[in-house]
Amino acid sequence: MRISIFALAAFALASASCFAQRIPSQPNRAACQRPAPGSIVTEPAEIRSHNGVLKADLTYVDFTAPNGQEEYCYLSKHGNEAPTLRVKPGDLLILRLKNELTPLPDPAGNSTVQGPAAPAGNSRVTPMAMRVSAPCASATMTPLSTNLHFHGLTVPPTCHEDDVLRTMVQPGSASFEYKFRIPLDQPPGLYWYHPHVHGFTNAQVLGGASGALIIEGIQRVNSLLAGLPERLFIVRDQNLVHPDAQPVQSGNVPPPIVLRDPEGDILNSGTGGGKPAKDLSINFVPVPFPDYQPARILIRPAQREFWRVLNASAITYLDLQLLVDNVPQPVGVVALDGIPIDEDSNAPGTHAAADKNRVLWESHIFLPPAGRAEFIFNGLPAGAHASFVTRTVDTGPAGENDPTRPLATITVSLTAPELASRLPVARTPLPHLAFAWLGDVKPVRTRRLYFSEVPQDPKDPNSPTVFMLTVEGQKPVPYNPHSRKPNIIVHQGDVEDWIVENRTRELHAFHIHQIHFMLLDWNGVPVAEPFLRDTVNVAYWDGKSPQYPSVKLRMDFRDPRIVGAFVYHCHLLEHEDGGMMGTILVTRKVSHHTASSAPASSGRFRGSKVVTSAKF
Ligand SMILES: [Cu+2]
Repeated sequence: MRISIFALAAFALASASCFAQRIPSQPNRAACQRPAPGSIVTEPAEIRSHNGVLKADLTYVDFTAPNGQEEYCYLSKHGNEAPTLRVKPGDLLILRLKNELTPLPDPAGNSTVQGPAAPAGNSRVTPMAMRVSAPCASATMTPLSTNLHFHGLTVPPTCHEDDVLRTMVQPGSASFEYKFRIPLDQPPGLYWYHPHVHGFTNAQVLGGASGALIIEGIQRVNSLLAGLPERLFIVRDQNLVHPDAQPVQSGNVPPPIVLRDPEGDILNSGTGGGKPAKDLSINFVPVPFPDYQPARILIRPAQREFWRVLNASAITYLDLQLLVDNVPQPVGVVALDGIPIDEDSNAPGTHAAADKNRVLWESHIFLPPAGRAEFIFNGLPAGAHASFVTRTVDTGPAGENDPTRPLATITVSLTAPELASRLPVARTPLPHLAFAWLGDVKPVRTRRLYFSEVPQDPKDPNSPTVFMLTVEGQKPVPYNPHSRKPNIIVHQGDVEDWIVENRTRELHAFHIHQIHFMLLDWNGVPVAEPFLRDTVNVAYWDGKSPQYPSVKLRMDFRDPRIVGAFVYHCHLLEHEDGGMMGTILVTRKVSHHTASSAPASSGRFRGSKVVTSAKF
């Protein structure tokens, strides 16, 4: 069966809500200075586990770049930005996060102190003191609040692990400790970390707040990978460095007219060119509009390599391509979203030896925001003229403009530096998965969810957009962080099918925390992928078809580690911040259960019989 994973680009705008602005920060943030356009792409610094433990400190700072960009930066204790965390299955990860974001101005224009408030002289605790002393139970989300989400990991949604609903780390508070064990059966591959504060995630991620987390052992998936040197690329987006520049005319074709959506984002021109909504960078080397001066990748002649690519963009879709003399080259995909593409063969009782070493040779790779791909790069002969580009993605008439543009030129050189990491040659097989292959499990129920958008003022189509992700049957409302009631309740052990529809004129990318899912149908076409994803693109509606574009997903709630409350949302972060998110509660398995679709009378996060450590 032809697996249609790279055909998922397709159709479908974007918009966003504006939130409080930060003042330009003045402190010395020299350690965070980022490379200039045209720089050589270097590997992020790495922090590796030793004797089963990875212990690291991250300081979270912001700075204002000379070009006026407000940037956010994770610094290791050695001053390296956004280090890659490299762990093995079963390792203990201990990460201490110190929030050193700079204060906001008060209405009079003075900086406010964000540290603990002075005692009030009686037993009352001031709200500020509460925020600082209770990072596990904070309801306060400000542009200065932060936390971490470990995207793709099947770890508990609890404080100090992977909770984003209540965990808020405020400036001035002590280092906050994340401490959890990487599951023994977490598939080896590329995962990542980023902040997840509702309403403020977009600004922080656009500012560069993201880093990779690699689970070692991918050579255990496929013997073709043994011994290959590895390279990691993190593509991020950011606000335009030259927002007033105009697209250049090409030949006799006039540049497309720049139109904006109600949130001020540049609309999809539908031409493949024009002004992008956001600039891109590759490992922090910017490739800014309008010149798109490419970054530089140096490689050794005829060296086969293993490439891992993360789309850490807040809103930009990528459709990556490797060109030699402008001819697309195949790359051999072995994993998506951290999961091997032959994941089905790791299920218990599967005898798929013949199917081992599966590689999908593809000439382009479609990656929605948050998506990852890991692939074999075949190498290039000396003298080759090659480039790494992203092709235009049609995000829909209401989507942002993602034109075709280069990311980097690839120079083949005998003096290219040796890569720091090389996959081991030794290859012990991966353990079987704990559960039967998801594709072989009968779902206990089917739910329908849908993305929708309405103008805030129904009489004014240019008013800000309200973004929603609604369970069919419930009232469509944007996500409310103060609500105590989950949108969906499932019992641990259940497997469900979810049909996620897009009723809007722009692309959305569905993501759920804690679990991966199997893509069964894409737009009504059965695909039954033999692997799992944690983020999937949903095509946009053409405005007239009687059926909305959709994906059908098999959702896996069997793992007992995921008991608790967590979120699902659109991973275009402007949309998520704007309300395109919902909450799910996974309750501990009981012997005789009935499922609930979370009607108004169903259990609440707190006070129900539900056994959960998530204090929502
Ligand atoms: Cu969206």
